Amino acid sequence: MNYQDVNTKRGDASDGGAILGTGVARHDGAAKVRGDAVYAIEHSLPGLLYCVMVNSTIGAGRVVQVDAQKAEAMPGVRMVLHAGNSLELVPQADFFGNRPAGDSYNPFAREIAFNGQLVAAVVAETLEQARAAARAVTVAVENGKVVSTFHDPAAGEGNVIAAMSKDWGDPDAALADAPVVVEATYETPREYNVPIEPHGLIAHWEDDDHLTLYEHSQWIDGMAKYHADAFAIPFDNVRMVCPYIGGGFGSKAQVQPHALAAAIASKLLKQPVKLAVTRPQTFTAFGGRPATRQTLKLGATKDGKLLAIDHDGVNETATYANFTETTGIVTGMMYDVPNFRSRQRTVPVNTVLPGPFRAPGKNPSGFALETAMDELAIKLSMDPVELRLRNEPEKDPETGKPWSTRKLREAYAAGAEAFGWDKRNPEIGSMRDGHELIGWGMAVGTHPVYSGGGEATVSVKADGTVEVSSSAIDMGQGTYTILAQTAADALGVPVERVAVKLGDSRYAGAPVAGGSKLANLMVGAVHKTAMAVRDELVQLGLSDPNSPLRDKANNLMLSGGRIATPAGEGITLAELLAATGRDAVELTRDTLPEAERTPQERRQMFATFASGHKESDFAVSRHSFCAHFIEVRVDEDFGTVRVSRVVTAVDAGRLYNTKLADSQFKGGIIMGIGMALLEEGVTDPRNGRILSANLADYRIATNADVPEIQTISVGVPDFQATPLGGKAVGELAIVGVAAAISNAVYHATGKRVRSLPISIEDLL
Ligand code: MCN
Ligand code: MOS
Repeated sequence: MNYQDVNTKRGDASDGGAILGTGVARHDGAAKVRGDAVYAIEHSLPGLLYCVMVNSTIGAGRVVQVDAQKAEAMPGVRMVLHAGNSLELVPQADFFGNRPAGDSYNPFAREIAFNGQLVAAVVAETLEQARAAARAVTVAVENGKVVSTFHDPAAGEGNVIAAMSKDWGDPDAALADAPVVVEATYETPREYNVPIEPHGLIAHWEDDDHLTLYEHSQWIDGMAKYHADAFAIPFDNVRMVCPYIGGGFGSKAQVQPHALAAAIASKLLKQPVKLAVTRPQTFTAFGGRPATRQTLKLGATKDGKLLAIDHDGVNETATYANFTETTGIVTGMMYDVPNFRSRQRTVPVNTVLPGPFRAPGKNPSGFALETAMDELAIKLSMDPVELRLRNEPEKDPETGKPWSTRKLREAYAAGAEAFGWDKRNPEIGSMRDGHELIGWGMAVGTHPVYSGGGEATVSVKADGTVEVSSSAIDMGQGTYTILAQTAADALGVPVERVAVKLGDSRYAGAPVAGGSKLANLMVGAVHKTAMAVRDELVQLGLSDPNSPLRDKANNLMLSGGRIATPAGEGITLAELLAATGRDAVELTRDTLPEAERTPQERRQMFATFASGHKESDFAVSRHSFCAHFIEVRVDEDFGTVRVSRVVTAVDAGRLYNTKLADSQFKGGIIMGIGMALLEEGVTDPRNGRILSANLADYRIATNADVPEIQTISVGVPDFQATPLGGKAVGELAIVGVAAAISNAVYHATGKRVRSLPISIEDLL
């Protein structure tokens, strides 16, 4: 079979009308590039005030007193907020079920849990005034003992996370008897979420119980609900607006203390308040991926059949709430293994609560497992692809369910062929180009397909154009575009005539743009709604007394913006609406589990992660897969590593937009390069301060670090996974990249680096 590069199928009319699945260019692209796109804090409101945070400069302890006198006397200053004068809110559980203790909650710290915590905020008439006054606030503190990382012995053993404990067979006995055993410990550092649009918001109370938030959000319904409940006002009284978002990667799905601070300031001052998180503050206003340490034991036969896996993982968390980076999540479902155990702990240290960061759990889990598999291949003198093929499971080992689809064999074949893997000389250090040692490594990645519901409004307007609206969001991944494609196909109109409106809680409900599930869920909802609109148009054409098509046929077709009889006699949609005296044909439909619900109840459903759907409803195990083949060049004298070639074959089911999916895969791979070679959050052990709190010291991959990347799709439409056959895309391709790079570095140098990022020191 011949597979196609993902990004070769351009969107044009040559596809017999089917526009979903082609590479239509980004709907929002021109607006973003021209600067026409208005981001959250660029909204202008009359009477806007500016809020600047005052953060703790110690890593642990207690606030004794906030002295605001001097700041309050400065020009333009309207208020200095702190725990002593802030509003008390109703405590809300976060995404992970952490609920602040006590009857009330206030976003300003009394107890200091980490360096950079929100202690006070200054509100003034200009940004400059607020900044100057923030520097004049003095905070008297009592120092506590700082435990800055889980490497500090004082951090202790932490807490066992029961949900990550999985067992089958007898791994201890199997490991004791296994002819070949690999045991190693892998570490990943703290990684910070640094989307190009830093966090920030404008909070505006129109009156005492109506709050509007102009804030980037990966989950409008979830975040609006949090605000409503925290301020004890009805859900519908909170409006969130964010038509454009400059990336989020997991960091924009939850309400953070700074957002509550701005909302409190606006409520007290009865004016809109803007708060922009500075780039250094993005390292403490919310958490990124926590540091992890994982010990893996693999036992195998001499011909490479896995007998046992034992996986012990631990991650850093905060002292005041828990975040689990689920390091065992990939290990149990990747290979056919009869004896298995995974365990996990989280160790509280003085850090901001870590949070989701592209492929949480999956990514570090994949790094450890896929590096360990390479170590096993070396020990067995076996090709790493061959080792994986020998352990390819026919069904999900963890749940016993059959795969909806798992095209990993196809991914190995297509990736290896495009890369030229058969030309690899397995001998370490045997491939070179002058001073450069060349290494070829591979690894696999996976991501689950999560369930949920969506809702959309689809409207055919009097002029024959179509409008789709939903409170779903587009932070760059392509939601605008794929929803326009979906409606265009269902209604038979050119994609240019579909307008999509997103990012406003006034529109229909939507699930979180997280867990790589928004595309499948929203494409499903828009398809369902648009098909219902199509039925209504056909009904109108066939039976409305004023329809020019009445009595002309027993069925009508929609295509090219027209509605016509099978014989081809037809009119435009605009003409149909005009003749039948309609302004529009508009419907709203959802894909929640069937039940009678009020609009309020419906919205509540979208504020929960799975919106009433359950994984147990599925008889199949649903995952996306990918196989990475990567070349590195290591300078023999300097120890510098360059990634020089990447080929990734993906199985993400049906792709809705080849150009955008290609971009998603490349984005994940680029972040994987950063993870392998660059990204590392460094803290000062004396006070828990983040030393790398800027984009110069916290290095992410830039153009110069990124080679040509080829992505190949081997997926097939998977209608057991999702209604329109797609699987997870957004986070898939980051998983496994760091392992493939580390494996390639081993192939080049014979040095096994088990702790990321791989540095020059590791290789000299
Ligand atoms: N897509 C497709 N075919 C499919 C599924 C998806 O063509 N079968 C394409 C579409 O263009 C779709 C995109 O991939 O818009 C992502 O779809 P999906 O996998 O459903 O992911 P979400 O829409 O839920 O987006 C969130 C996901 C996550 S969880 C992170 S983290 C991440 C990611 O997307 N953050 C991103 N990709 C990102 N891309 C950008 N530019 N910015 C971020 O912050
Ligand atoms: Mo993505 S980390 O699930 O927002």
